[in-house]
Amino acid sequence: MAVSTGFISRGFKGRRAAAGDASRLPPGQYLDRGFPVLSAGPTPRVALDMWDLQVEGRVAYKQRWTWEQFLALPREQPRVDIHCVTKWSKLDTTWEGISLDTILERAAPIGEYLIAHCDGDYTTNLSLEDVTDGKAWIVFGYEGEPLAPEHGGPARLLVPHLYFWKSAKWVRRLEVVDENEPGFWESAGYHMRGDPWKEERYSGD
Ligand SMILES: Nc1nc2c(c(=O)[nH]1)N[C@H]1C(S)=C(S)[C@@H](COP(=O)(O)O)O[C@H]1N2
Ligand SMILES: [Mo]
Repeated sequence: MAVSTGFISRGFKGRRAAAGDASRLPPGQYLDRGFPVLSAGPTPRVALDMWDLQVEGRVAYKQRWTWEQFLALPREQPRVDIHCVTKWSKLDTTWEGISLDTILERAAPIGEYLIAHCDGDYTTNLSLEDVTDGKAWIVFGYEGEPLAPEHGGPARLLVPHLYFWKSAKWVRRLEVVDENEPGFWESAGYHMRGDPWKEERYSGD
């Protein structure tokens, strides 16, 4: 899981980041240098030989990959900023995984939305528009290491242009649907889309 960061001295990188930080923070957010864990329940554990990822529902071709098959898909190494609705943001996080473009093009979706289903029963809804054209991944690596279980390992969604609750941890199944249906947090009053630049925190924002 090589994540190339290039050679930049600490001091230079620090100053450059500081200069650009303000414009990269959506309204109401602050910078967190740690990586908080936010889970609605206990961390589920699944053996890798039992893991699979399925794409189903309103698709032309249902898909199922085992862990080994999934790792054999073409990989990308996105470097992105992430923003949690509880107001922490983290800049320049590096990940490794498979683009949703790669995953969805094999399924040929007919519906316009998807529901991500996870081990532990968490769900979240996304429009296909928000997860295609290089905007979303299913990642299994973080900062050059396998993704830690508390952060969603073995694999989680990464949809960095939306609030981080959309980045479902322990994702196992993508269900394509015709109508946009609220997931776990959306049913509890959070916004159906969750664009941090528009501060779409709660329904009605
Ligand atoms: N399966 C699952 N995914 C989840 C959550 C969860 O409770 N369960 N919490 C969401 C929320 S609210 C946030 S902010 C991020 C937190 O990710 P982290 O724990 O890696 O920081 O995961 C999101 N994905
Ligand atoms: Mo969150």
